[in-house]
Amino acid sequence: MYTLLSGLYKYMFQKDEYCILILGLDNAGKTTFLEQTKTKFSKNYKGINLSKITSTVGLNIGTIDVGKARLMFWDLGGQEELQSLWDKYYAESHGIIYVIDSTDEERLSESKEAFGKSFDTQPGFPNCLSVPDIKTAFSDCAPKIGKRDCLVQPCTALTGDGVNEGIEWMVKCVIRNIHRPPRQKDIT
Ligand SMILES: Nc1nc2c(ncn2[C@@H]2O[C@H](COP(=O)(O)OP(=O)(O)OP(=O)(O)O)[C@@H](O)[C@H]2O)c(=O)[nH]1
Ligand SMILES: [Mg+2]
Repeated sequence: MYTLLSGLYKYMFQKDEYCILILGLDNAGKTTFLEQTKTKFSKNYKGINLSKITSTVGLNIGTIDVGKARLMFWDLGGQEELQSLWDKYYAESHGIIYVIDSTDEERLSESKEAFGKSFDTQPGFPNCLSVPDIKTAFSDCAPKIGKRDCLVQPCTALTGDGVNEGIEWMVKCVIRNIHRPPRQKDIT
């Protein structure tokens, strides 16, 4: 009986919470992406003026609900001196969104290095890198990614193109990963 009631309580009042890190170089578009995601997935969230977003120092948190799953995003500052803080959050996280500015080819190798260290495409721009270009550039990191699910999702954080596809993929992956179960959270 207890199991039945606690199951019912969980069903009615709790959400499965997953923590998703948003990483990438400074100026890559992480905070803009998070704001766009919140606007798309939270009915009552009005959104802020995207052009007012300034560089993140420390941590910026945002939450969305997708069905029974609650995604808590940790958007970290990407500046070089802040990258050393990234690994403090790995142990607690269920998934990572790594943001790459596909119009900034100059910093692609710097982005790859930052990505590699962390593991011990934009439509409308004629010169942006394609998904295969980015996959090729990051191919040395494949052994570090190992068996983890990985998707390169083109998106434009300013307009929201590609945001839904990426978040829906992330939700599917964190739910099916039985090795890292969700945290139980009361619905507020
Ligand atoms: N064209 C274009 N510009 C973008 C896009 N996403 C972000 N930007 C611009 O890129 C700049 C940096 O965006 P942020 O979201 O602050 O970047 P960030 O990765 O959070 O940077 P840090 O907090 O310093 O790590 C801003 O001027 C944004 O307007 C995008 O998808 N397309
Ligand atoms: Mg930021």
